[in-house]
Amino acid sequence: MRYTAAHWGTYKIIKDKGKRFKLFPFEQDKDPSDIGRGIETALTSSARIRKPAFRRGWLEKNQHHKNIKRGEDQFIEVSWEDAFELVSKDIKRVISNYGNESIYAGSYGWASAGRFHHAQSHLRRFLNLIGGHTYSKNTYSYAAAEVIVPHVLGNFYNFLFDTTSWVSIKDNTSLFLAFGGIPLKNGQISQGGVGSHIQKDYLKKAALKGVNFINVSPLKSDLEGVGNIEWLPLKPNTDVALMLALCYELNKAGIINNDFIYRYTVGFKKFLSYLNGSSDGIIKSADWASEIVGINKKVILNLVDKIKNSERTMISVSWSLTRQSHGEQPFWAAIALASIIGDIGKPGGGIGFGYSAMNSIGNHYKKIPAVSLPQGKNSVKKFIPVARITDMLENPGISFDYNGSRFSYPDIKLIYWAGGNPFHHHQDLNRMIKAWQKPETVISHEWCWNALAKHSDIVLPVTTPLERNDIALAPRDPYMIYMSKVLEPIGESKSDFEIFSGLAKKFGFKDDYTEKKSENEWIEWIYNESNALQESNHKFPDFDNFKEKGWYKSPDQLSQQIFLKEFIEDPVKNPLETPSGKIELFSKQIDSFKYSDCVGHPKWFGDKEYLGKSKKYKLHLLSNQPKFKLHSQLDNGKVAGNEKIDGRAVIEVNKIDAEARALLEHMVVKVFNDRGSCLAAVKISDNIRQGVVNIPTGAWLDPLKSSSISCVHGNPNVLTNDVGTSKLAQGPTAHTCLVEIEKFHEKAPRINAFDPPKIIAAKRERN
Ligand SMILES: Nc1nc2c(c(=O)[nH]1)N[C@H]1C(S)=C(S)[C@@H](COP(=O)(O)OP(=O)(O)OC[C@H]3O[C@@H](n4cnc5c(=O)[nH]c(N)nc54)[C@H](O)[C@@H]3O)O[C@H]1N2
Ligand SMILES: Nc1nc2c(c(=O)[nH]1)N[C@H]1C(S)=C(S)[C@@H](COP(=O)(O)OP(=O)(O)OC[C@H]3O[C@@H](n4cnc5c(=O)[nH]c(N)nc54)[C@H](O)[C@@H]3O)O[C@H]1N2
Ligand SMILES: [Mo]
Repeated sequence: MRYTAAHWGTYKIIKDKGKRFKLFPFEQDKDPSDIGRGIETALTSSARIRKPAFRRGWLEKNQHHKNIKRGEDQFIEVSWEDAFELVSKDIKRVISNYGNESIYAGSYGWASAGRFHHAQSHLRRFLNLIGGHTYSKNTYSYAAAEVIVPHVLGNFYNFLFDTTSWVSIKDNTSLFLAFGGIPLKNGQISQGGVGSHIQKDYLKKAALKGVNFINVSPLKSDLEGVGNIEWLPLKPNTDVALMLALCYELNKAGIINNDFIYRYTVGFKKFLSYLNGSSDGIIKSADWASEIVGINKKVILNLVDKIKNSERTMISVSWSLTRQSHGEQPFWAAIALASIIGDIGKPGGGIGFGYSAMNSIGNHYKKIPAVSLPQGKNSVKKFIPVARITDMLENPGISFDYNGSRFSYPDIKLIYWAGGNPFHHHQDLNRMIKAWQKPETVISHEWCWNALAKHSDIVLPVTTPLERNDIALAPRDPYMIYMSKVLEPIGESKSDFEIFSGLAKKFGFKDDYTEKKSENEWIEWIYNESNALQESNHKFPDFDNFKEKGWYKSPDQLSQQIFLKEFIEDPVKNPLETPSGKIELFSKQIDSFKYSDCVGHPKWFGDKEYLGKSKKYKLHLLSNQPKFKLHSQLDNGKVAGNEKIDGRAVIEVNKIDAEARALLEHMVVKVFNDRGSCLAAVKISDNIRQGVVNIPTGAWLDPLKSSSISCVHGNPNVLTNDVGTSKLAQGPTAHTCLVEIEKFHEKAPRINAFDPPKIIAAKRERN
């Protein structure tokens, strides 16, 4: 049997003799995702890039028209031979004129599953061999947490996936307080591949066992489908005020675990003096929070009672809470709240990050050690916090703050992207598109004509996993899949590995790049090297057997994982990796940075775009993860359409807000603010807090100049704000965004997002 693996699951592939194929759920998957079937139509659609293509203005040195911008130009197809020659020459030119620092290869993004064909690893391996590149730090997922957590709770990655397991919650938790919910739509995904989806099953089992779930979120759908769930629809971005009020009221009522505070934390006194208002004159009571949060004081006090009466409380925070202005604070405040309750380290209690943000969160499998493609060493030290890309392009040489130090932005002359889509993931796209014009060359590897490809100078077409062999081996998933090639490459596409091999040859070090190994030899190498890391009683089967069967499940299971158990058992022997070795409710280190936007203790800031702050823009726009795709991937396939109306992204609007604006179901509206505008189709609902609207991310950018709409398809990132969370983490803040909406009076324009640009075939043009 032949299988393929994706970030959204494993599928059996049935193929006829031609190019027709179908994907079927993996027989081991308890709750398979439909997302995968999107590729059946996307694979050979007209958006597929079939040949290397160069932007005409770049190739002709802007002779045909001086002012044609990236994103608006035609493309000229070129043979691979010419492409390798032109690309290598240009990279050499940039390095010799400006140095390796002027190449930006942060290249953030998810690319495809598969341990060998990991696009970024290949990009870095190649560039590191020729002197390196400016890189990026942290993620768009939870940058603020990545930076603050090491100061206050210890190594972020060690415990991100060591979250208390569902089995422990099911058997022990009484109250599960979920800030940002437990969005099951997100649990379809796991980076690197999924064998069997477990989130829905565990959530159901926990509910059946009587765990009391409370969904603190503007969206009801963030936690549903398991009986009666209490919904506290707070104003977006105000969780910190609610958490602080809970801390204050719990302490006031004497429901504070002093033993825990004393043994396991530092800085409580200073935090308490902030709660009591000694430092700023504001008592952080339920009364105070009520107006900020938009939840009745009685409901907040009722929640205090629920915590008081709960034998075991889990405070769960969704990753989305980091992607907002001051996104460091919700995680820190949640840690403080969980410390006051004192259930950290106990079965089913304490604090958890991102339940159902990925399938692997809360599973109870031991990490499977695995090797990756070696990337070599980057000799360039310059970096940016990942979401500061536009700032970097706009401000070469200017300094910026990050985590206690000052750095400066490099002067980027060449951008090289492989395996991500900044026109999907970045905020304030209109601003980014302007800055994007500055470098001399933009190169990307893509398989479809999305906005990244259209805004590149050089587009090199890549294969998808169905057109190459690979292995899925995600350390947090017990399944390992042999990913079979079932089709010959579409058009003239090549894998990232083949492309960089071709370029490396032009630089004279192909053998260093490939180590003289073929694709299949590399896959076997990854398998065997990973196998060498397994304990003797858990060795993998022989490679040929594995390949023949197509999958293997590791028997290695833990029955229960309890986050911070060892630390709680013995904080002296097992200190946290914080400066004090304990949980820091006041951080001397952060305090010493003297940042006005991130101080020594968890703090409510609330000085940015949140509801009620603007007379002009009265709605708070959330842009959460889409249910029927991963980010922008397969947006052009048949499954992503499930979430759209007539091909356009949907905006969920509360009934009262819709009535006030005379909006009707499915009506096309213009969503706008000072940064941009997009069209979307209205879905009227009772399941979203009044004043809040939501457009899932992922619609491919589709600007329409003639009506000055930044995106007719509904990409919310033309509206979102591009400022860092704070000087500490400089993370993205997509979920902090005010907008207004109105009926779009013109005829709804056609969506052109999936059309290729104008392409001039190689022969005609070049002879
Ligand atoms: N408004 C708003 N914006 C957000 C978010 C939000 O909540 N709201 N969330 C943010 C988050 S958490 C994230 S992680 C980012 C995600 O942002 P990205 O990870 O950049 O989004 P993807 O669409 O997954 O981009 C992957 C790209 O890789 C390409 N690709 C796939 N396979 C291969 C391959 O083998 N080789 C090459 N070269 N390319 C390949 C795909 O075609 C696709 O264009 O978005 C962020 N942006
Ligand atoms: N189907 C699918 N699953 C995915 C992805 C995908 O693209 N598609 N992307 C994957 C990736 S890369 C990541 S990082 C994870 C992200 O996982 P999350 O960060 O959990 O993803 P979101 O869907 O953005 O956010 C979850 C919910 O948080 C709520 N929310 C937003 N702002 C606030 C707030 O201020 N307060 C409260 N209380 N709630 C708020 C929104 O209603 C939203 O539905 O998802 C992963 N899973
Ligand atoms: Mo993410």
